[in-house]
Amino acid sequence: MKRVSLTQHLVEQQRHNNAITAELRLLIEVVARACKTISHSVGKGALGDILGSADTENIQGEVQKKLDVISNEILLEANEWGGHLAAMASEEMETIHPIPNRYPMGEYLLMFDPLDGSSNIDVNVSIGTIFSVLKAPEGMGAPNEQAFLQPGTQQVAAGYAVYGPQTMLVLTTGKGVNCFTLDREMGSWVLTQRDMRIPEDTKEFAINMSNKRHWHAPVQRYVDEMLAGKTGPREKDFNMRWIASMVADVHRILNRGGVFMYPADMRDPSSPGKLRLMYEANPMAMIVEQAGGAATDGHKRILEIVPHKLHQRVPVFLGSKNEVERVTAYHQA
Ligand code: AHM
Ligand code: MG
Repeated sequence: MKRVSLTQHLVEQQRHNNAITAELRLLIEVVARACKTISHSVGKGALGDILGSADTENIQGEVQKKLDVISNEILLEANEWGGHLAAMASEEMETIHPIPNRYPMGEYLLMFDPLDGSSNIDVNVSIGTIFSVLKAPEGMGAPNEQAFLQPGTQQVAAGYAVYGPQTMLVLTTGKGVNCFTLDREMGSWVLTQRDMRIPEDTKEFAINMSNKRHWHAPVQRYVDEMLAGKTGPREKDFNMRWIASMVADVHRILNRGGVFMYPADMRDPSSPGKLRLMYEANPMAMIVEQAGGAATDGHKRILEIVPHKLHQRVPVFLGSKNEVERVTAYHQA
């Protein structure tokens, strides 16, 4: 089989479909390079002094792991100097990170969750990096938080790297979803899956069941019906998987279908769930929709939500289309 590298794939996209600009191609390549560096650190584990807590808290009040901080630094440093970005924002930083004056300013905005699935770092379970790219608004001047507050439909690229038994990069620029595997010896990303498609139906769901007693009625009903199995209203048995790394759960769903849920619950009526809209839900929703799946907050497409703050949280239902439509319909009933 002829090997197609990430660079070749992006150059071809730029050349044939005019799907991406040269600047966006460069940006994606730099993000991919940073993910390679993070993958290298992840792979070292205890030998690289990257495990454990950093003794700091992020803006969400969560204790940061060393690897959260390291990954954030790697992404900032890699992307600062290329001239393709106006600013960055991250799960690990309270406010936006404008490109320093010593570098030229580009036209894109980059958002990321540098290390997703932090609870899995110290136990050698798959974790990842999620990213989303927007265009800076025309005539924006000095970048500010407002510039980032665009609905997910405006994303020009989204992707994630999953650091598992293999390191993979899943990418969309709005023309389908492709997957690249890191060739660790050569240090290059090789195209290994073209045009990934999520089956419309599934017999597998992913949710943190320990929160069941807190769920709202539509989620209770939906999951109860699946648990009832063959003799219940769904007339089939369902299997459950929960890795607790969104990247790994979404990666499974992209490969064999399934429905992933992180709903709001009754513990805190003011909180719309755990996951963040801008750098977790939006990029995953774009990838899932581009692969033929669906992604809602229980009521509407995640991609159509107009954000009002950078670290906004959102309920998430995504994956196989028919299941996401069903659980969304239960919210309207
Ligand atoms: P993180 O960005 O701090 O790692 O949190 C997000 C993660 C998701 O990857 C995952 O789906 C979820 O949190 C797991 O939550 P729980 O601990 O309830 O299982
Ligand atoms: Mg996360």
